[in-house]
Amino acid sequence: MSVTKSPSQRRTPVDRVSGRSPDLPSDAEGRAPLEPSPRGLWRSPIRGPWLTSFLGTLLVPGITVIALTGFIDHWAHYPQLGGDAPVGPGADIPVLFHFPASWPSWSYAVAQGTHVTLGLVVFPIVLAKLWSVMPKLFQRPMVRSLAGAVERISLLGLVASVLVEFVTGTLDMEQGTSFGFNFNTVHYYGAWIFGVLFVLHACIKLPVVRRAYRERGVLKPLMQGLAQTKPEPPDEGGLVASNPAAPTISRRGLLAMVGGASLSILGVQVGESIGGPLRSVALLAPRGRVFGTGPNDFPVTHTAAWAQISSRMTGADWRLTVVGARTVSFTREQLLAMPQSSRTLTIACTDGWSTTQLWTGVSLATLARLAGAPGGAILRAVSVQPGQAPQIISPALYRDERSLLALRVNGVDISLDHGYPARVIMPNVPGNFNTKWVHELRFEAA
Ligand SMILES: Nc1nc2c(c(=O)[nH]1)N[C@H]1C(S)=C(S)[C@@H](COP(=O)(O)O)O[C@H]1N2
Ligand SMILES: [Mo]
Repeated sequence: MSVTKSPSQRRTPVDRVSGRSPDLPSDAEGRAPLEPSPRGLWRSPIRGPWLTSFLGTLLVPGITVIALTGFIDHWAHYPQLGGDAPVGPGADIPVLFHFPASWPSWSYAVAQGTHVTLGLVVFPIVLAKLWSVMPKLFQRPMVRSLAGAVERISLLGLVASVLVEFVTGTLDMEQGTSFGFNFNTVHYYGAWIFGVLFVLHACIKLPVVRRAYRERGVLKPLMQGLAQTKPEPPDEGGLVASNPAAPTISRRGLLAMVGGASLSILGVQVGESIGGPLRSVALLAPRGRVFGTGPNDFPVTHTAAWAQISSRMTGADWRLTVVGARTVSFTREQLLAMPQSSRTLTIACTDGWSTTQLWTGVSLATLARLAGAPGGAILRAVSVQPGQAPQIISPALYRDERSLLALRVNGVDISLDHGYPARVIMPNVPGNFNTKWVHELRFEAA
């Protein structure tokens, strides 16, 4: 007696005419899944809901941390949007966001370094994720329903915004804010657009992810070497190739490749943020390449020559003027004769590098008291640098005991490139707030 197998019991039945498996899942309205056109364009046997889900799952924690540290970094710069302090339209906005005074002075540097480093490190995963859904770009017809059209547009936005964030972020590390547009505006709004679309996308795809993990196991496909690498069963989303080629790499091979790329980026990037010997392999750090000598041997963003600082501005005639309820003026010797405090503080430049040194000078709080700073006054730190707008510093920040007008670093006078005769240095602020070549501190009612 012969038993006829029903189509669903056979392994891969193929309809002779359409070349399509008759038991392919169909959508809610009973239509066949979308397929890339021309058929057979995308034939990798490892594409499918599991691979895409797994890559997406890896991205969720990474992107969450990048977003949180990015927003912290942004708020540390200025709470409103509108330009990079100290120059530009944001120049008259004081820092309103503070890390709590109880937090170590390198907290901002950690947030910023994490943002920049992780932002680069996840990129290979982003690319692999895009590769895994590539056939979708070629599906014809492009849309079949209004909901489909909305989904497509949101996916386009998702991909476009992640690329914008990556490209602007990387360029900013390389060349500061010298774009034809305002980096902060684009990167910040790009982040919101990407963030919202990312959360939406994750929610919409959650059922697909859960199903893929339920059917395939979360980690089980990683146990399979090349020989056991088989295509996933046909899926509604059309990720699985309808005529898969023989595998040339296993799924875990692909993930190892992506992980290797991420680790390589980590290796050549992390030195920029944490400094030390690793900085010499920080290939992505063209800035912060100018160093001093001896105890002043740490990165300089803008040299004295670049800022057009002449010896006349910083020579024997230099005085520090402090303006509050009264105006007081000091020579450098007088400042050195005042009680000095020494603090280990980190400069974390927006370009992505940071450096921690031992700074010595007069605390800003002491200078505020000496000049009789009115309660709640904001501080404007004025540099001798031509054309440099004063840096605005909020009361909470200049009253922090750790905030200094530094005269010395690591036991010697600060070098001209690091801000001689005196510079501001504060805990947990973006590097550009630490005004160099200061000659005036004005405590003014806000
Ligand atoms: N007057 C003045 N101060 C300045 C700058 C500047 O261009 N002019 N650059 C700022 C930036 S962007 C950073 S990151 C720090 C770097 O300090 P460093 O050069 O001593 O490392 O100084 C800040 N202070
Ligand atoms: Mo900077």
